[in-house]
This record gives sequence, C-alpha cells and structure tokens, in this order.
Amino acid sequence: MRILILGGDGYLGWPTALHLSQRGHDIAIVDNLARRAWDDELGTESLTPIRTLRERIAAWHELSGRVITPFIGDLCDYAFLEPLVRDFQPAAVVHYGEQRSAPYSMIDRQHALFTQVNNITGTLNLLYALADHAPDCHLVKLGTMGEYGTPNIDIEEGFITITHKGRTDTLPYPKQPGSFYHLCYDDQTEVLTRKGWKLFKDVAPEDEIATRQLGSARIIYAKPTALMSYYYEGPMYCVEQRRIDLCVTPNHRMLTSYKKRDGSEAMRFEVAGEILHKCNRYHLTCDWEEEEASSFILPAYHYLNGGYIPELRPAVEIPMDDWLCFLGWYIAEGTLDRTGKKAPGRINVNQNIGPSSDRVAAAFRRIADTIECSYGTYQFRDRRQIAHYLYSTQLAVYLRQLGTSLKKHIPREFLALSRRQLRILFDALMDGDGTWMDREQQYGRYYTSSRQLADDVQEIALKLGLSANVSKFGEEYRVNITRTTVFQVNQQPEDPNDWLEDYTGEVYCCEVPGDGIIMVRRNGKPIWCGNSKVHDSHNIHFCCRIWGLRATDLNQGVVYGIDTTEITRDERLRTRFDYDAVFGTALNRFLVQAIAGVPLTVYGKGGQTRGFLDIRDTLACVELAILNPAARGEYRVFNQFTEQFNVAELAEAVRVAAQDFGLAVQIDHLPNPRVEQEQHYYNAANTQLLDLGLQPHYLSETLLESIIRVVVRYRSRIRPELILPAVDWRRTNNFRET
Ligand code: NAD
Ligand code: USQ
Repeated sequence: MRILILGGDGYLGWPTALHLSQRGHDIAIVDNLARRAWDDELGTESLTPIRTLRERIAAWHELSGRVITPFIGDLCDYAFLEPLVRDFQPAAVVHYGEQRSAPYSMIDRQHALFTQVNNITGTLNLLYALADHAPDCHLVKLGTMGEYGTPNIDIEEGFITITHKGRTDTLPYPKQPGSFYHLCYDDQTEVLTRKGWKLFKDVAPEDEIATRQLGSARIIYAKPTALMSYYYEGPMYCVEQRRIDLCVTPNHRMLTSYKKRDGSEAMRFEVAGEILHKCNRYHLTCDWEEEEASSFILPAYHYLNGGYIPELRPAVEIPMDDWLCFLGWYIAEGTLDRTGKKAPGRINVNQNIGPSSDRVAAAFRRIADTIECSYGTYQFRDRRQIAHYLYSTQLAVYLRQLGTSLKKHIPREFLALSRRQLRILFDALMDGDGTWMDREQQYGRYYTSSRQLADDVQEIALKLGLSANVSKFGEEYRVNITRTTVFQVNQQPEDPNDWLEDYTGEVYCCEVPGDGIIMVRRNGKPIWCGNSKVHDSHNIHFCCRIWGLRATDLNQGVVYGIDTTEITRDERLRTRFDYDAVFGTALNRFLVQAIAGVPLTVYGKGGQTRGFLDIRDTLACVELAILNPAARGEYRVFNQFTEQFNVAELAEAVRVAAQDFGLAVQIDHLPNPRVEQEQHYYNAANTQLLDLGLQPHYLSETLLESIIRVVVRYRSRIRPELILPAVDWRRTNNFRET
C-alpha cells in the first residue's frame, strides 16, 4: 500500500514509517523539520542523539533494502502539498504533522497563534488535496485524548448518544481542551442561527449557526460541533461604539479587518487582550446567496356557508415576487378588521396620496387578480389619504398568524429567500414604515413596535449586504441601516472606547466547522467574530460529510517508551526522546529525572488521570486502522490508549523501578504550572482498537527497566536545567519577566 506519513521525522512518525516499511508498504515521509527548529528556539535537545532524516533513511535502506522517500516541506504550503498528494496517490495518509506540545502553545500569544494556524491550516490543506486528488484515500489522523478534558461522566469514543426533550441523536462528544484558553462571550451576547438571533444559553446542538470563511463573507449555516459554557470570574475585554458592542474573555479570538497595500480589506484573527486601545477595524456585513422561490402557496381555507358541512376554498399559488411586495406592505402598514360582523376578511393599508399609495394599489391589485378577491379603495375627505382594501377571508386567516403591532413578525421561510427576492420585501417594508435619509447610499431607519420584527428587518438588511443595528427609540424599536461594511473603533488616548471590566458569571461559546467565524450581536449590534478553538478533527468530520472522504481520528493518550522492533536494529535509527518541560511528556520525563538524580516533578496533587500507551502500541494501532479502513464518507473515532493512570501513580511506579538500579528517588509536588483539575473522575472507553485485535503492552516494571537501561546509556546528555517547568498557563507571556 502507498502510505504518506506526515510528520515522519518526529517521535512517533519516524518509528511508524520504519514499522510500515518493514511490513512491505511503500512509504513516503513529509516533514518540514520544524520540530528540530523548535529545539533550536528553546535550547532543548532529544536525550537520544538523532540523525538527520536523510541519514536515517539511508541507514534503513542499508539495513533493510527498503526505500523511504522524503519530501521536505510545510503542510501549510498548498503549492507544496497539492502536487505531492496528486502525484504520490496515497492509499492512506497518517497525519502526525502538527505542533503537539501543550506547554509550547501556552508560551505566549505568538506561540498560541502559531500552533492553531500550523495545525488547522495544515489539516485543511490536506483535506482539500485529498478531496481533489485522492478522494478514496483513508486519512488516519492523530488526535488526542486531551480534547475531551476531564468531564465528570464517562468519555465515549468520539460520539455520545443523547436524549433531549424526548428526542435522541448521536452527537460528537463534547470537547473541553485543557490547553489554549476557553474563549468566550458574556451572557448578553447572541448568535445568528438559521432560526434567527439566539442568546448563547438558548442555542441547541441542532441549531444551525451563521458562519463564514476568512476570505468570503457569504453566510454558511453549520451545526455547532461543540457548545460550551462555564463559570468565569475575571476581566472581560469590552468595546462599545456606534456599530459595535462586545464583551469577551481577554484571550478571545477576534476577527479584525485591515487594509492591504492595494487598498482592499482582508481579515485576520487577533487576541482580544492584545488589541486593547488600538483603532481596530471590524467587518459588519454579509453576503447571502439562496435559492429563489417561484411562488407562495396561500393555504386552503374551510368555511361554513350557511350549512353545517364546511366548504373549501382551495390553496392558491401566488407568484413569489408579487407576494413579497404585498407582504412587505402588510407587515409595515397593514391591519385586519377584527370581528367577522362587518367585513370578515378585510385587509387594510392606508397611504398618503402619491407614489407610495400607487405602489400599494399595484401590489393589492396583483394579489386580488391572483386569488380572485375584490380590491377597493376609500379616499378620506379630511386627510390626504387613501385606504386600500382586499376582501378575502382566506388571506386574512393566513395574515392573522403574523401577529398584530407588538407581535408582528415575518415568517422564517421568507427570510431564507434569495437576495433579489429579499430586496423586494425590504423595499416594501421600508416604503411602509421606513425613512431613507439617503436612498442611494442606503442610509435609512426602520421603525416598529415589535421587537421580533425589528430583528427580522435587521436580518434582511444584513443579508442584503447592509449593516444594521437595532436600538430602542422611545416605546419603539429602530433599525439603523447603512452601507458601512467595515467599522473602525475611534480611540482617543485619554478616553479610549475599549476597556477591561471585571465579570462574574457564565460565559458561553460554540465551535463551528471551517475557519471558526460566527456572527454575534450584543445590544442589537451585530459583527463577525471568532469562535472558540477550532479542532481540526471537526474539519475532518465536516469534510467526510460533505465530500465523502474517509477518516479515522485516533484520540491518543500520552505515549511513553523509547524502543521499537525496528529501532533496536541500529543506533542510527533512534527516534527522539524528549524530557524537557515543554516537549517531554510525564512518564518519559520521570524516567530521565530518576536517572539524573533530581526529584520527580509531579504537578500539584498528582491526581490528574490520563490514558497512556506504549510507543509500540501506537504503531500497532495505526497499522490496525490502515488495514481496516473507514468507509467512504465515514468519520470514526478510536480512543487510542491502553491503561489509565494518575500522575502520582506513575511517579510511584518509576520510584519502585529505579530502586532495582540502586537509585533512591524523591517525588516532589510542584505548584501546578497548568490550569487543570488535580483530582477528578476519569473513565474513558477504548474498545474499538481492542476489537480490531490490538494486543496491548501493559506498563510493567520490566518495561520501565528496559527504558531505564536506554536512558542510562545516554545519561551524560541529560541537561538538568531543562527539567523544571517554565511555562505557566496563567501568564500570557512566559518569556517576559513580570
Ligand atoms: P513530534 O513533535 O515529535 O513530531 C511532529 C512532526 O511533525 C515533527 O517532525 C514536525 O517537524 C512535523 N511538523 C509539524 N508541523 C508541520 C508542518 N506544518 N508541516 C510539516 N511537518 C510538520 O510529535 P509526536 O510526539 O511524534 O506526535 C505526533 C502526533 O501525535 C501529534 O499530532 C500529537 O498530537 C499526537 N500525539 C502524540 C502523543 C505523544 O505522547 N507524543 C500523544 C497523543 C497524541
Ligand atoms: N505532568 C506532571 N509533571 C510533569 C509533566 C506532566 O505532573 O513533569 C502532568 C501534567 O500536568 C498533566 C499530565 O501530567 O496533567 C500529562 O502531561 P504530559 O505533558 O505528559 O502530556 P500532555 O500535555 O497531556 O500532552 C501529551 C502530548 C500531546 C498529546 C497528549 C495526549 O504532548 O501531544 O496530545 O499527551 S493526552 O494527554 O491524552 O491528551
């Protein structure tokens, strides 16, 4: 089988390449050697001396006669990746090519941004390349158990079946990552959904949220891949101006706009706390494309015509454009006669004599002709007004459900129509209850006493590419409409318009597929903004659904170990073994600390429980996934770990194993540099890989002894200064002294 190993120069990628090559597969490695550069950046080094990728590959060829092809390049560079996937035509891709250290991502803003851009862009590029050039290829993606966090319920394998208000569905298991930040909005922020604006607390998993891509403002509705809320006590970044009102956690991902050299606007993500007091620009408007509807069906109507057996007036088909123009006038200005006595179904719109009255007459006549009802007028003597009437109980019955004054609203089905048809509805609404200060510039206001109608009109204006705020105006609501697409926050150094404010209460957010952009609104002012961390697993899931790709997401626990069958054949084949505080993982670090004669660094109470597995089991699991591929369109998740331990238990196991080497090991409980639960429930499922035949290597003293033996061989390379933690989750900049 032709297999591409992305990140094939790393701790796990290299042994996987050797293992699968040994099994007779045709292997190519893709890596930009970034991991080696991060060592240079941090001044760290693998305990085991590692050869260059070319030397390793040559050594493997010499020993096995097998060829591994290297491609040196960045997954974020589509011009590199696309032809590679097209020409290599892999049957499977194993994706290890990410920045995988939680402490590295928490160093500061640049490292957090780099991690997200590197990991999400690389994976998105890969998904596009696969969809276009190798749609049948099986993607085996290395995810992490850490995505689930430590919930107080059992962790399932990727999905959970939930019964909510009597309905049942199987949904992605909620994600609560423990590195990067929770990135959230306050309790007054709403989000635009297919059903209209909703407060975050009211958004349900089945609601479709208005999202967009970075490069295009077109609204794409997507179900959230996660909904989050949590109690937060601390500062919030707040900004309030004529067209913008936001209150978010300081590490929120903001979407700002900037002018490029050619004068065009482009979008970028920034961290809220980092843009305080700057003249930031925000993108307010949307693009909207939906299908046109040719007609509206006025429902059939049953009535009693003197007898006891109801008679039927059949449904009537009305050309949609005619209907929207009439509907706009009715919603803005129309009334229905109340009781059945005088005129059971009389629809009435009064207008001053002039062009707008002529427009009402034309709209009413078209409806009268289509539904075959009478149309009449009455000219008031004392006022310069004409009353326009339609006499149709069938039409009146339908219109009654649209509410009166305070409750008037536009049915959702019409808000989903094409931009051209929304324009017909909008123009009639504005002719009725709106005022244009400058019609050509689309600068105007719409007034209504119905809160819902104000929201509906705002939504239509947004879909027409206009910007629109809703504000209270006396007893009424006013929708303020302009063509402003980008709004720049005005900042006076002595009196800035953004500030940090203390907050106590629930904060909310959601995750959505794609670039992670959602339309939010606070105090009636909508803008595009960033959502929470977007996991590339969500993007993979989404692409399986839309393009029929096949993927296995291996949510892997913490890996330990140093040797695999292939590596033990020759020192030149060694994989890296990190023990520093940024890239080193718990058990591997403890083993090196024991040999170095320094106390083991248990963070906090040490009750943090995680799934763990032997490096040899990583290779076996990846192989099992490749040999049993997902079906076309399937996105499946395997939890890849073999045992659960807490950190204190691991430290104790190392202490016991080290005794056999005559070492007295001390265990220290350091103040925890991370923000995480130190004592919690943890019970994760891991049956799928066992069902496929995985034979786990369980942690036993014998194994620890074998790792210790290799560590002892390289003990002269241990640098004790790399051991103590240097990245504190609570600080936004770990390189800056405070
Ligand atoms: P590693 O850092 O040793 O290897 C990752 C490799 O990917 C490096 O060689 C790096 O140069 C390469 N890379 C990163 N970004 C790239 C890009 N944009 N283009 C090309 N190459 C790029 O990490 P690892 O320990 O081998 O882990 C690999 C994967 O397995 C990660 O995705 C990680 O989340 C997952 N994982 C690892 C562990 C663990 O304990 N090591 C546990 C669970 C999951
Ligand atoms: N810990 C200590 N002392 C240490 C190092 C870690 O107590 O010296 C604790 C941490 O606080 C944490 C736990 O051990 O509670 C695990 O930390 P870790 O550094 O071993 O692993 P983690 O940060 O979770 O990340 C590693 C990989 C990552 C992978 C993840 C799998 O670096 O790529 O995604 O393991 S999992 O944890 O299942 O999400």
